[in-house]
Amino acid sequence: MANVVVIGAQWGDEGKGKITDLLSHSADVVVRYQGGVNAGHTIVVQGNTLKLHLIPSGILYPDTECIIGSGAVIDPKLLIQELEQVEKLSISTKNLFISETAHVTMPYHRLFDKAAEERRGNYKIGTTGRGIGPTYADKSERIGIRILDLMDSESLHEHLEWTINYKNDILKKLHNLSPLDPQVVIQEYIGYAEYLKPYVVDTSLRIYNAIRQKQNILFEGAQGTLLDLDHGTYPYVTSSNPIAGGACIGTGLGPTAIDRVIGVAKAYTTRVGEGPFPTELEGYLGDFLCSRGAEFGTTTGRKRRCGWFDAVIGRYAVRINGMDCLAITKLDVLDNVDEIKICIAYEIDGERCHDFPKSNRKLVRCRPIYETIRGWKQSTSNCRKLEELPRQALDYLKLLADVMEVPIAIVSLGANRDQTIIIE
Ligand code: 2SA
Ligand code: MG
Repeated sequence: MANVVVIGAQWGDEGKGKITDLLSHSADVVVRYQGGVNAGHTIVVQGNTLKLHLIPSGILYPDTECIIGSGAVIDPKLLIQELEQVEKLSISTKNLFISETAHVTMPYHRLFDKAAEERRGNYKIGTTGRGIGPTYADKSERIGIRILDLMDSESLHEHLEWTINYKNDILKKLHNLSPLDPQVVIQEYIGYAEYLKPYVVDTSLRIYNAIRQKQNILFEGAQGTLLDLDHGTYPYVTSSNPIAGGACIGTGLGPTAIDRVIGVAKAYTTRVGEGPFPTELEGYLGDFLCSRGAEFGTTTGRKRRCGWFDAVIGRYAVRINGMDCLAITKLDVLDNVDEIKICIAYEIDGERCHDFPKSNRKLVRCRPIYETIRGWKQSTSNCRKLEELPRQALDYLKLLADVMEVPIAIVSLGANRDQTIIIE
């Protein structure tokens, strides 16, 4: 399998959880490299639904190491809750390792996230409210708290007392919110540090040694390409780098460590939160995809906006990630649709546009140019081989691969592990 990065080719929620779970089977180590508890992966295993936010999907395999890398941000309270949820299903967490240099989400980060969203009014981003942006902002401002700071209770007192007083000033002056009590927060976080201590290591070194021993590493992206801080639909993005390149920065490995990049895309498109979405469907079809595809946020329960597959975005994701192949998920959701459309290009101010434009002002003006194919109008969820798919479904996949200019390697037809077609 070698060292593979799995990334979302759209706006997140592409079904990466299921694909990484499948690939974890042949991985020795699974690594999360960015994001925090804003992410949500739903995995169904033997009838049990597990919602993971921070712990890599590989945790379900007893011999697979799971690593939360330095590019991720950690909300210790929620991580502990997740660990307890996993252990309740008799799944061991002894193979989980947390980077000592990952940054920690603090109570003030959540307060700032919500307060900023309120202030933005019509310009709000539609964040998950989990404090992700403010945690990364503090990291850039060089006033963040890292896991290793948390582990050092002596310096933590001093460090946190200063930071909380500083934050209290801003909470009060800018947002008119009541201050946090530094001592209460410090005590709470010292408790979390005790709990998490056994999991904390130098993850960069650990992965490096695993690579030297020829182990297979699976890097698990959270969110998606269009939510990338540098290359997404800024400012309607998350504050980290979900793209494949983020795997190097978020783990402390050089680019030569990566052998292969697999992009995951839904057979249609969804987006949760604000921001432009050229192929968005309003009305009956949008609602149909939402209910048939159970398109509600794993973390916040928010209804996801739905639309047709957008190959302009797809091609952009192929380029930005250096994608080798594609996994198409939720094809079965289109089973009962009469006509299915794929956006192959945009028309902007009367001009045909093949490449993804960066300006949001342009994006909201663009009109998708569609290719339409007849629906297959029969169930595909029990198909296990490409030949078992209806002809129109094969036509749809071929069109997707052609317009994206990348081969399709996996097709997913439902949430269960076996509802999958692997294309050799
Ligand atoms: P944030 O909270 O600062 O990262 O939000 C910024 C934008 O990033 C989007 N975002 C997501 N989009 C899709 N899925 C995500 N994870 C959860 C899920 C989302 C949920 O798996 O369903 O439950 O609502 C995710 N996380 C962040 C977010 O919507 C903003 O547009
Ligand atoms: Mg998700």
